[in-house]
Parts: sequence; structure tokens; C-alpha cells
Amino acid sequence: MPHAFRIMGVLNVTPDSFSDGGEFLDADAAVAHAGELAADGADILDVGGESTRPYAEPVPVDEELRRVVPVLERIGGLGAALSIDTSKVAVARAALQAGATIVNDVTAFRSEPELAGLVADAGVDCCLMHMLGEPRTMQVDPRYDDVVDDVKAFLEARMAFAIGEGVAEERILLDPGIGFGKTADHNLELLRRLDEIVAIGRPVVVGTSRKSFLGRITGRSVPAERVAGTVAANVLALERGAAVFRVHDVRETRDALLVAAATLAGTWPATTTPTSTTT
Ligand code: HH2
Repeated sequence: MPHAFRIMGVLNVTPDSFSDGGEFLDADAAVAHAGELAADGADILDVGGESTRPYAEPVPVDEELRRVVPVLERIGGLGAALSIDTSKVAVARAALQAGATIVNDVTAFRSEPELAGLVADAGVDCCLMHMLGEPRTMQVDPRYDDVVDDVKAFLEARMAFAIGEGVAEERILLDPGIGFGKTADHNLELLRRLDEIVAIGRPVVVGTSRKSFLGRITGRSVPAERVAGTVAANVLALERGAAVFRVHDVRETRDALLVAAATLAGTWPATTTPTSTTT
């Protein structure tokens, strides 16, 4: 189906995430928020215990486990698939045991290459994301020859690595890594030419949600005030073929993408029942 999409709701069990740090560090608060995200229409819940914001410090494995596992164990019945946002084998292994079926690695198996073997053996999905450098340094003067060509070549190489480690190609999702070692212009160029990433042939994930380039454009310095900017970016990404939308604001994103998809397709989405034909 053209422009089918899935929404990945962000569940950050962290004290320091850039837009919602500390809000859901407590397991009860995280579980309650997961329920809201699922009720709002999240198809996937992406649980993370380590912030990847610029200049973030790494989190020890024990602490990351302590944050995410108890939450994953309690949110499996919400009807959404569970994704673990981690680069660590030990965290991914525990998360898979606790019900996750997607490994979202912002380092695309560069941080711990053995993670590819775990994904292969478990037969689960993985998201491979582009990042220039690492969170502590990625926003220090990022440069590319051609950002889209460079990101595309990187993703193709990481996909080849994963397949070489035994991951089935149909289990791989790709993500250009909006905001990860990119200027605002790099992010805009990636979104404008997203069809070139889509052309690789795997479903593309986009994570624009509340990110700082939206604040640069709109003048909104508070991340939670960037929802409309997020929605605009995601609608255009849908038109260019993105398949999965990683967002904090599931309800607003879902409504916008349903309308955009219906407009692009010329048919009503199967998931909604129109209540009126006159308005
Ligand atoms: N962005 C963030 C974290 N994980 N994963 C993918 N695949 N794509 C993204 O764009 C992406 C991601 C950063 O957002 P957030 O989780 O809200 O912030 P933080 O890393 O500070 O927890």
C-alpha cells in the first residue's frame, strides 16, 4: 500500500534526554506514559535508557539495564511492538528476553559489532542509523562531501555488514539519523532528498521529533513547543517514502499522517471510519 506508515512512540527512561529527560525515569511514570502512547496510536514503543543527545555522557550497562528492563516487562500487553534503543549487547539481550522485538541501534552495530550476531540469532528486526562520530562530539563542525550520498553509502555499508553477520535483509530498517552529526542544513537536505535513502529498498525510519533544527527554523527554544514543526517535517517525509516515524507526540503525528496518506492515495485509510462526509 503506498504511504503506509507506522508510528514509533518515544519512551525515554532517562534523567537527561533533550526533550523529556527526567519525566519518565520512574518506572511507574514510564509505564503510564507507554499506555498513553499506545492509546494515542503508537504501533511501536521505543524504550531507551541512555540519552544520545549532543554531548551526552555514556551510561554504564548496569544502570541502563536497571532503567529499561522493568519497564519493558510491564508494557508488553499494550498492543504495540517493543523496540529497545540501545547500542549494547547486554541491554539488547535482556530487552529481547523482556519482550522487545526490534533493536534500534543509533551506532548501526559500530559500537558493539557483536550486536549484529544477537539480532541475527534472535531473528528480530533492527534499525541501523547514521551518526557522524559519537554523541559527545557529533555536533562539533560536522562536514560532508554530499550529505545524502555520504549517509546513503554509510547505510548501505552497515546493511552489508549486518547481512554478513547473518541478519536477514528483510529484518533491516534504515534511518538517516536526523540531528546526529548534522547541521540544520544537513537535516533539511536529508529530508528534501529522502527518496534517495528510500531507494536503497528498505523501510526508512525518520526521527525529527522536537529536534533543534526545528527550533532554529521556528524560533522555538523549548523542545515541547516544536510539535507543529515535527508534524510538518514528518508529512513531507511521508510523501518522500518514509515508513516509520519516531515521535514524542503520537496523537498529533498520527492524525497528520493519516490525512497526508489519504490525500496522497486518494482513498480513506482503512484504520479510520469517517464520521461525516460534509465537513
Ligand atoms: N533520535 C534519538 C534517539 N534515538 N533512534 C533512531 N532510530 N532515530 C532517531 O532519530 C533517534 C533515535 C534522539 O531523540 P530522543 O530519544 O528524544 O532524545 P535522547 O537521545 O536525548 O534521549
